[in-house]
Amino acid sequence: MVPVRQPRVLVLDDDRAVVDTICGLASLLGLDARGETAPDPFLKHAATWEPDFLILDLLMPERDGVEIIRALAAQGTRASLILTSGIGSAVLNAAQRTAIERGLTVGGVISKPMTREELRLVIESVPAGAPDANQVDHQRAVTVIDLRQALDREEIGLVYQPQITCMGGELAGFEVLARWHHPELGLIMPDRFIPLAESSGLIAPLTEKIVADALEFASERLAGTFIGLSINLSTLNLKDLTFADRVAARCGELGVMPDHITFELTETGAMEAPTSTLDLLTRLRLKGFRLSMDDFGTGYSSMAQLVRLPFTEIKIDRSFTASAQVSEDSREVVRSVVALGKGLGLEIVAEGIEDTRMLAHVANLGCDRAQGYYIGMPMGSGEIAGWQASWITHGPRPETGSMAPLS
Ligand code: G
Ligand code: G
Ligand code: MN
Repeated sequence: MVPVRQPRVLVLDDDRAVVDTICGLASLLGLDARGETAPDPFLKHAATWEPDFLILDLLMPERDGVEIIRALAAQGTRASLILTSGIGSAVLNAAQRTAIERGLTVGGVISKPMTREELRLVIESVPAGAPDANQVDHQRAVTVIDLRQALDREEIGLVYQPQITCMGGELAGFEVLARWHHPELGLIMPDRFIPLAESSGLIAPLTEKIVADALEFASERLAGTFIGLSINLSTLNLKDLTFADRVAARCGELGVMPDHITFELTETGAMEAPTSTLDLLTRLRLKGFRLSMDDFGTGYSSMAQLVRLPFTEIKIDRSFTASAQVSEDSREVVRSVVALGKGLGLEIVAEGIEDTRMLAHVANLGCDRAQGYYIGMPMGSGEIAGWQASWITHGPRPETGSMAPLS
């Protein structure tokens, strides 16, 4: 028999007094309670101590709640999250969606200051998430052996997140995102296995599989439409000089038009790229593929670099779209990126759209297309028809001008 362990709760709040109060309440409920006031020690503590519950303040000065939740998912936490509010519902919704999309359990939301009774109700209603000693170790790190096996057993699949035109609100494309369904470890997100693939040399076969599946999807579902498909690449993929030829040949076989396919590279990745990478990007462009600079604004590129590289699109990082509503500086960044992009003949995509106001905002600032949880979550191919029907009925159509032609 495994002895019953006292349930553990770990609290994160930037205010030490709040941490102490919540820990005090939790102790009164018979929980083993600990707390942290900064994200990094909190994440470390969450990874090593195996708490059953995490009580999270989403408004931290150093990192926003969504980032913290992504990090918790990336380290494979099994604890149930309890979010403390006192914050806007947009942040809360986004945090909740991020958590759910990443397979985390959100047990509840408690407004601050909380009472012992409120905490008790939430704790009692939530199944504690930590693995018991008889179960598989869900928190163990995934290894190269797992990843190789995943490729052999075809455990890695794709989800599709829609993009719409800002002007007409119509479906313009999908971004393909990889998901690993491990038979014992459950859903594993790309931030946990892409870096592993990159460091182990498995990024080439992994990308091969992702691109093959994505092109098949394009051929079966998007033929005869103006709907594009965006595929993320790692910089390492660009070391393979035959990549462009092979993808082009496959498109030929499947009848997919290369200009319906966009390859996304992160800004930092593209900028660190040596001259051979520039060659490869240029060759992809010459074959008719489109190229997107992902997470724009987070790297340290100079604008001149953007002119040097053959991109067709800029994806403005979600940190700017998120703060554009509240910060004039961020609005100015978005405006400048739009002006720069337009000047260079590039399309501008705003990512991380989490509510209708954000969508109206980026449309007004001149972005061409938008993507984010508010428009549609990353979904399986079987869910697309249902999403499309509900978007046509309920999706907003910000009146900002005439319909934008999709190129
Ligand atoms: O899918 P998520 O929802 O978790 O994506 C997290 C990060 O992983 C993003 O930065 C995304 O660009 C990256 N990513 C997702 N799918 C792929 C993929 O198929 N290939 C590469 N190289 N990166 C991916
Ligand atoms: O880095 P890249 O842009 O490829 O990453 C896409 C990532 O953004 C995926 O992890 C996806 O799940 C996430 N994502 C998509 N829409 C939203 C959103 O509206 N808000 C937030 N916070 N993340 C989002
Ligand atoms: Mn991307």
